Amino acid sequence: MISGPQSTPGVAPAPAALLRFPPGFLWGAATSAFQIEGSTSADGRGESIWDRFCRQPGRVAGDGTGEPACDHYRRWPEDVALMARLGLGAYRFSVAWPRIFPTGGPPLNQKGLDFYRRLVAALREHGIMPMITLYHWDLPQVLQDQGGWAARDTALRFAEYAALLFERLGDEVPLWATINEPMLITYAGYAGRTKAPGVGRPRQTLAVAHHLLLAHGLAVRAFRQIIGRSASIGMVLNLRPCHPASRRPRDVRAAQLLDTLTNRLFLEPLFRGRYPDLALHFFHRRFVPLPAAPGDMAIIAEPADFLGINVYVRVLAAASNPLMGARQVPGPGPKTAMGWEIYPACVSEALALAREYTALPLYLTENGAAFADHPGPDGAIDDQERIAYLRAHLVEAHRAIAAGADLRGYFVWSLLDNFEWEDGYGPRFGLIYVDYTTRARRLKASAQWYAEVIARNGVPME
Ligand code: GCO
Repeated sequence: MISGPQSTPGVAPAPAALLRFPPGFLWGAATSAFQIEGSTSADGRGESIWDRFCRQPGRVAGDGTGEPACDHYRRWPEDVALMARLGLGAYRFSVAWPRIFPTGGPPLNQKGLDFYRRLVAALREHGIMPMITLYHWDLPQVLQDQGGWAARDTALRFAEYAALLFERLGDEVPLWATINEPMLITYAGYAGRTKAPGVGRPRQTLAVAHHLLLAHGLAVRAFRQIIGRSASIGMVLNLRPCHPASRRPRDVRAAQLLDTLTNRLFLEPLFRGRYPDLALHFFHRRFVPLPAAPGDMAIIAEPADFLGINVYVRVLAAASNPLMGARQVPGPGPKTAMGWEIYPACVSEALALAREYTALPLYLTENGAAFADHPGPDGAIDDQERIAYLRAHLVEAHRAIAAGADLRGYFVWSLLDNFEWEDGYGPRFGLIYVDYTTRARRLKASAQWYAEVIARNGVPME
């Protein structure tokens, strides 16, 4: 519903038309532990696969590491105060598994848990709903040394870690996300080498995907035993609508294949308890094993409470060599500082894709963009490109709600400029600028804009 400006002669024009969101819509921002915390060896934290990966020459742009990142582990009170200043309804952050279980399993590192207890308490004191992501890529290195996500036991260790957090924080945290983006973990971290642990073994693809899904299902079952339904839990998938690069049948088939391998390979097990036939056929022909045990698919499909969707882009697919079957080609639209095509309809298309599989409540758990933000002569950071990006993607979110999507909330990626994985500290996604020499924080224009969106529960459409 849009409430328009009522202009009266001689009176200052009313504020721009407002695209209102449903009452109670949750406005948030997101981060992850390794990308913002720093203090990677403080208070008993164990080594993660990203600590090891960053130390390998050439893996990360500018030889960036997780130290000190945004120094959030020490500056968290200031960051919570900034969240309150923006009026955030929720804050999505991840718990670093290596802070809780430095070697992957018990004994508990109490100092690590205490950090998150203090953070959760402060968020609640400020009326900010905590949303915890249990796993945002920082696997304890000890578990990777034992096979990582290619090993079934890691799924069992994850359930043990999740259960500990449910027992210790369950009463304070209403929203729990299990695994952040199993697709990227699988293809970039194990089949490929661009993200930690950088294995580069395509034959591990299905085992990794399966064990991540199994870990999710085991955590949901533990959640039901420990917390029941007094809080909510769900998976977080990065969905990318796949379009054919041309009308040629082989490009249409390539788009269908890419959609199956990156979107439906995860949606189908979660919500239908099976893998897509096209995916099983693709991997079987390439001798990629699927180590599923009896009962696994029922565990994976254990009913959750919501689906989190990270969405940034659509992808254009073209036919490729027989081994890969599909390749991505650049889209024609304007680009972000990372060369990602700006295609706002990816939001409504990703939500429609999710709705093919589930009627569960949906959260946009990440959406945002990197731009070449820098302070102007007056020190202000006037990131109008980010405001335009957020507005356009929120219009699509609103369109999806109007079409029937049970969309409950939206989290900007990211609260802070932070460590962008293999791209290091170059790309800036934050609503808040971080000076990487002093770690000083500075609100960008988009932060002020987003604060107005939150205050009015709607998007100004000027
Ligand atoms: C992801 C991760 C985030 C990224 C963000 C920008 O989606 O890759 O969840 O950690 O930093 O998406 O790439």
